[in-house]
Amino acid sequence: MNQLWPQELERFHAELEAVNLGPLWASIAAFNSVEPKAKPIPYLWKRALIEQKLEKAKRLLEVGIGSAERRAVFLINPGMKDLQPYGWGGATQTLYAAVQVVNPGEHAPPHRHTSAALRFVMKGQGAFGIVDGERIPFEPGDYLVTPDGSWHEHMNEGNEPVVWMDCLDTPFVMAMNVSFTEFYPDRQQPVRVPIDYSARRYAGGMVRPVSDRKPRRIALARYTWQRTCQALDGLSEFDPDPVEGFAVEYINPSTGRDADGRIGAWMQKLPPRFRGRAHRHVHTCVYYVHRGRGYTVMNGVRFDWEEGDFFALPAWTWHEHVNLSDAEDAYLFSTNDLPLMEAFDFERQEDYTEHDGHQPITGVFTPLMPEP
Ligand code: GTQ
Repeated sequence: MNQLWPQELERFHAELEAVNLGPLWASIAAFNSVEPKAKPIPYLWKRALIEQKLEKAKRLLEVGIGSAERRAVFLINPGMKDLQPYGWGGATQTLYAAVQVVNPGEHAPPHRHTSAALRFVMKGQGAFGIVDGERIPFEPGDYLVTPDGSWHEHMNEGNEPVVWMDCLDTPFVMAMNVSFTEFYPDRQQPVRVPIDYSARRYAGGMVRPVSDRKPRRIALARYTWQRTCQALDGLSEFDPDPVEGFAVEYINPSTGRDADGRIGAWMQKLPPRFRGRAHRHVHTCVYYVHRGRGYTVMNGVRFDWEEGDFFALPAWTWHEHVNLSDAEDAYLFSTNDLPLMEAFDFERQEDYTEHDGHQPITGVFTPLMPEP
């Protein structure tokens, strides 16, 4: 049998590449990886850094004027920089996350797109959204959904800036080449139902209006902080989950499925001194520290966090959460691509069993801080 010499083989690879063909024998190990090799890396963004850049954006741009349809600064995972200078965003390969600020009097005009979007209100009073004709108050701690194809716009009628986290599945939508956007023909959508209509329809929380037996895409547009806390307080009467602490996921009460369709969202409470056991899974997450102070160990590296920080958890990454406070609960809001993983039967998870469920710490992450 004829075997090519290594130099000949390399020349052959170059020859194939020059005509847009590839050698499977040299690529098969990369294609059929024994386990996932995520491009995104575990990473953390400090609140002070994001706030400094948003302050600058506030000075430079006015929303609703010129090209500033929205004013948000988004997270770029350094592991994916070569995939996109900043075109697609991407805290992970599927999830875009950003911090958006709307100044008093500003109005981000209505549009809709293939990307699913959700918001978690970080601070400020007086903002509203209109989602498919429903006017919705935005209060700190609220979780708000705008699934794919829903018309949405935001306005600040108060007298302080309002800041929230946006999360969209744009990197996934872009990878699938299915991104469509439409701009509403008028400056504002007509309001079709009473204010906060959907949350008021579900005031009971445990029962469903009979008409919603037929699933609604947005049964509930606003999940108030107060109701989320009640749910966590109820869970807290019992033992915490050894990995997650006390955690709830936001669901569409007419279907029991994820509130936002393709993007999952959780609120997680870690009681004082909680030290979670480690595990890993293929779905990816973006965390926002709503309250508290602690750290998360990702693949052996300790990422310290405090209120207002964000961090990204790539696929198949060992992780465990710790609340450092003796007295205060820590609250982590997070978004995930579990609905996508489940839709394709990709989801897998594994518990970390060595060292009593805790990873040895091999390094401490140094975050970028704002320039003075
Ligand atoms: O507020 O509609 O961060 O369309 C990115 C895309 C926010 C929004 C983002 C969007 C929006």
